[in-house]
Amino acid sequence: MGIAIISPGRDVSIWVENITKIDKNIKVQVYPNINDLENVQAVILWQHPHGILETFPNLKLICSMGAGVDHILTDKKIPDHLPIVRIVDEKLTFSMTNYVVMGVLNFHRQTLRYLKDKQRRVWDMTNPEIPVRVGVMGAGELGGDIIEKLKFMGIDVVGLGNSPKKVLDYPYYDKTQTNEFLKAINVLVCMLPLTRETEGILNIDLFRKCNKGTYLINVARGKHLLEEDLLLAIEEGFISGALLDVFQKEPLPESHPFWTKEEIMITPHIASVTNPEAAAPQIVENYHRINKNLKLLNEIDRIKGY
Ligand code: OXD
Repeated sequence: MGIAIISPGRDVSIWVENITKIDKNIKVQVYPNINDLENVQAVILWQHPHGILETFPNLKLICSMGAGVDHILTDKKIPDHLPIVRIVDEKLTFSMTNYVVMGVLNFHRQTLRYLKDKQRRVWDMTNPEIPVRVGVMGAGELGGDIIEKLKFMGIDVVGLGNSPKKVLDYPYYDKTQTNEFLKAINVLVCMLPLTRETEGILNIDLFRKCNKGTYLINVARGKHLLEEDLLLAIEEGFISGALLDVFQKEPLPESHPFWTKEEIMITPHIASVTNPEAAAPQIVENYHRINKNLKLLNEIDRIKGY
């Protein structure tokens, strides 16, 4: 029995190598060369062709290749009984936190301003720091780490989420208090899972509730943000700039206005990239657990969508 990796257009040889290094008895097949359909008990997915899972008669487990599972849940043909697991890994968390800290500090210490000053040979010592109060929407595994690290650095930070899982040592707002949350901050970090409820949440109505000059960091999913609305919010002054790692359409089309918008810094969905070496052990562990009917690691709630 074995695993199939379905991630069209990606070289996944390093995944195969790492899985078979841990357990050489697992046969790993890679899409589109999956010939032995009966032999597939688990699949590892990233942007798979929808409907394909119906072709595996013995499938028991679905693994996301990353932290997010929205790319799986949009496939309406996934049988209800199949559990879905995601990757939770220290290195993913480390990279995500560092990326957001970079964004917060770029705003706080005005990196763009000094880059421009250098180009124009300007020596301007006025107001070198913008005081920041960061708000993290989505205070789960990754968001929680960002909050802890920012707090450790002495940066004011608050969280917004559905349900605090532990006793928190930072101000926490639940989603019914979104307006108060937005009024309390001037850096907005989106770490939400993408669900029906959160799609398009970063829109002009929300931006108009922000303090003027708020800085936006989106490292969650492109579909959280209505991109035209961000441009409008910048024009209206509610948002002063943004650091974006994810977009409605990826790669970002060459004609997209974000490429030339000075206030928007973009990166190509690299904030936190899954490391196959770190991810393979939890996938193999889950593969064995499902065959022994044991509780899975990092299983998501199909109803909640994360
Ligand atoms: C992920 C991602 O979900 O890379 O891991 O976006």
